[in-house]
Amino acid sequence: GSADPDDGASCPLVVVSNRLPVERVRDQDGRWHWRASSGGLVTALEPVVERTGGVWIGWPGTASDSERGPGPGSGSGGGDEDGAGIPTEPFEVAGPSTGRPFTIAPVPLTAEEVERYYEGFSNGTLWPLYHDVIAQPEYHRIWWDAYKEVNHRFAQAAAEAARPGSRVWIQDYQLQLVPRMLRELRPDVSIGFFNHIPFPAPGIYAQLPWRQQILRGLLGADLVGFQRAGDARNFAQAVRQLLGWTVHRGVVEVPLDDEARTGWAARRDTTVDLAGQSDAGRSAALVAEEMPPTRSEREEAGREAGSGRRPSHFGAFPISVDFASWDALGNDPEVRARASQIRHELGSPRTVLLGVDRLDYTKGISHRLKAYGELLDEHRLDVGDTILVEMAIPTREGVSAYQDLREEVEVAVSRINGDHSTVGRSAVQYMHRNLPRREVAALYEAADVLLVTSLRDGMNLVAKEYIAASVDIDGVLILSEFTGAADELRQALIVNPHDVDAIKEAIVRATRMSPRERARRMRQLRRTVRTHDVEAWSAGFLAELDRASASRMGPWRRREA
Ligand code: GDG
Repeated sequence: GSADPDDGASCPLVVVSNRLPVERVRDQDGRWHWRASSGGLVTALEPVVERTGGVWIGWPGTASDSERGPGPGSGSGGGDEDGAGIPTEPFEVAGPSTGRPFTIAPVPLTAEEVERYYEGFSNGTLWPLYHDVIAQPEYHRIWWDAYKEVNHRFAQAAAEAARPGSRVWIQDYQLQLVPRMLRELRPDVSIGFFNHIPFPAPGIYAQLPWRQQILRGLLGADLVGFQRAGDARNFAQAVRQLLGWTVHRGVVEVPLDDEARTGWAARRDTTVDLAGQSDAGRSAALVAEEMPPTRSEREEAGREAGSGRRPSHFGAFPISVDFASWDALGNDPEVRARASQIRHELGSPRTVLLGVDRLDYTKGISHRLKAYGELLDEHRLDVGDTILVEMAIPTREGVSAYQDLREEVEVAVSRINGDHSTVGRSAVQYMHRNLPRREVAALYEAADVLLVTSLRDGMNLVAKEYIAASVDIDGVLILSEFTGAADELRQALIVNPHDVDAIKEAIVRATRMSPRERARRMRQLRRTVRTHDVEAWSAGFLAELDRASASRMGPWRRREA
């Protein structure tokens, strides 16, 4: 018989992401403990992992050979610790939603791996390449070697954590080889992958010296998800052009003989020993006979199947935010009081413009500053009644392009302030630091206009959070057409951020927009984000993953016959 595709739904969900959903923090007494981190992905997936008693696999964020570690006497974890005092074995934590325990499986990285796999290949090669080469990608073979090595470590951790027939959901560009590596180690599990950043046009993607390996890596998944339909189209074209494989209506036909020939784990010893698992586990592994772990078995299976192909599905699954929690922050009396206090401290201007981004060259911060500076120069805006609050969140400070960008932005801010600030009144209020979530919500509440001017952005959650927190249905969103969010948020003022005049016009229009028009647009935007929140996103992806892996296990063959 074949595996029941519905098994996955009740099975523990395994999430694999570069960073764990918890971070190590030191309390006042100097003791270390784990604290849930607050990112969008964590909010989205933690409840599912918790509900299913699942596993989250990721890097704890500190190099395993670092000396700045917490040392002995740390609060939780138990078991072995590495040089930085971080547990190297999986351990259980009580889930924040229901208290139900789930497992944290830390993947250690050395300082050299952080430099080559994370800062190097992930953030110095893939990030700029996938964002349309806004910055120059660097191609270094030692970075690629580290990327393969680290991806394999994540794949092995996932192979060990997954129960028979589990669903494993791999996140983002740092881990694109994991689906294929895991497929070889555990042909029985269903494998999903979600790409949080854009997928570039084939002409740009083709630069990558390891372009075929990455595509093969992704195509180990039963389902590969992208933010926008355009990203999915780019991916399909890359597969056709660079691998020459058949792509038809959201399905790539992966030839099994290619999988056998180009296997990552040609060595049998890298497969996971299922002997310790239940009978159900062993049979689940044997059921997946289209992809047994050795070459001859694969070829035999391919002949048997007649088709010799395995389906890998792909499509667009635009991510969203936890609408209810941002809406609640927007209604929270403390947050609202803080928002009025912020406006007061800014000198009670008529218009507060706001930018909130990681200090990243993809976010178009300089373009926004240029537009704002020109409007002040031309006296179309006045510091007497307008202020721009620019929150730049520190990020990737070890990467030189980010150090250069910080210089550029800070020079631009001081020029504008030098030219236009008066005693007690700044043109730009600039901050380079991390804020608590509630303070971010208070800023959203305090702002009249949010400026999102990314040159490329997979989705942009800040735009959706601003909408969800705008309970007074009063704010205006200016949104770059090069964000994933622009596909859905049509009632925003959509701009091409390369067109400085267009940003200027949008700012002027926003500051003059009637309360009626503001309300009409915001009401519609809120409806969009409310009905498509992050819960809908993860549920939609996982439902599609179940269908995709069910088609691999059975109907695919029938469809071929
Ligand atoms: C990548 C893709 C895609 C910001 N400042 C603070 C803070 N934040 C939070 C925001 C928001 C998140 O960070 C930023 O998310 P974005 O989506 O805007 O951008 P990326 O970080 O580039 O995310 C992007 C996303 O993945 C998800 O798929 O949308 O396109 O590039 O949640 O609120 N949070 C706190 N303090 C801050 O100072 N606590």
